[in-house]
Amino acid sequence: MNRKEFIGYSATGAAGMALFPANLFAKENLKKNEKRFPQILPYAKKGKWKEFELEINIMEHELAPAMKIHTLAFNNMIPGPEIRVKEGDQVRVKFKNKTEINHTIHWHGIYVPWRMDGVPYVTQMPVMADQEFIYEFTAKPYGTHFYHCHWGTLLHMQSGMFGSFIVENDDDPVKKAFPYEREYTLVYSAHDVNFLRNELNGMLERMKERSYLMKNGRFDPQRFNLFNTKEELLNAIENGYQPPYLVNRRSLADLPNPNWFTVNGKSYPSTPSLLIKTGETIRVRLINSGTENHHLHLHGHDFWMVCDDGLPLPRPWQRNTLSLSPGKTYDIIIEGNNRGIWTFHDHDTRRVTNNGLYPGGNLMALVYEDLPVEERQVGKMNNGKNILPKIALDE
Ligand SMILES: [Cu+2]
Repeated sequence: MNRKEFIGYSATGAAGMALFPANLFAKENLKKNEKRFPQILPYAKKGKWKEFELEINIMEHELAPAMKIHTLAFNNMIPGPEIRVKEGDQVRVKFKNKTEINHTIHWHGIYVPWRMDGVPYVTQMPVMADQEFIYEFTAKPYGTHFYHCHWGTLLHMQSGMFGSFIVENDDDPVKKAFPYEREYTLVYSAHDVNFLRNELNGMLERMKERSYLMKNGRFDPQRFNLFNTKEELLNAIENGYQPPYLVNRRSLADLPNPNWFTVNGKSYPSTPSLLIKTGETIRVRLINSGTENHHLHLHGHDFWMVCDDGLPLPRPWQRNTLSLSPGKTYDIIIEGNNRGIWTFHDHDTRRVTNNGLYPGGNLMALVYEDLPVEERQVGKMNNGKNILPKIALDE
């Protein structure tokens, strides 16, 4: 193979990875794209309550084609289903634990009564295997929020235990300022899949042992690092007890070093596309439920930052890059004024990789649906077939 042939060969290889589907606008591809956004959780009306059901299970999840991992997932989806309510609604969530591991649910950004806050041993007992816990609260304040597990959060959150929680208001201040036609929710996360596998296995084993000992009345709280008070803990240490951070790690894994970065549970090339039309305005809700900072940058446009942690900003900010730190939500408005296909991605280029290889991670695109066919053609590339241009890559 001479140099020219080699370049031609490698370019084809990269293009296979970097291209959109041959026809992004085909009905089946548009349908697939719809499924790459959080699915709305239906509710039953029970008196004054809007009653939702969430259960947690272990499932196999595909991050990108051929890349499957075991995860924890609310209602067998990652992210968990989107809970969408009106400000002031009475919300009841029946949470059922179908795993062997403890969990809780924390309602991030919602003014819940403190006993509903989902912090184990602080506001409630953990929800153990096969148990149910009922959360009840009033939906407030307005805006983009989320929910996540608060037990073993480092592991459980990056295992997929997160979902969007949207509080709507009929008198929506954002819609008034920027009448938008469509909206999208994007939930970001980061995963160290080796840490995840080791810790999940270790934790499952430990919890099995714990339930066995409990059933047989041989459960020793100290051996499972359980103390009633801080004094009791300090006393035990004085008498030779060694806390888990000294000796009793569940696995040999180090602090996680994420090697997969997802939007709505998927890494490129499985990430969703934001569809827009010329003259259309869209609202995008950004939620960071992971452990990394994401410096999100949109090509070819500025956008308006309109809400911060759900709260409408008194003066929207125009910009093209924002820093979405862990636990934050931002709402942005994009105006369709520059027809084309534009990337929207983390400008920390470590996070547009899959297991260290570019392109991957949270790379995604803003796609104009009204892009004329002739503009989608790129001459003789790929033997003159009518294909879309490559997504803008640093090649
Ligand atoms: Cu959990």
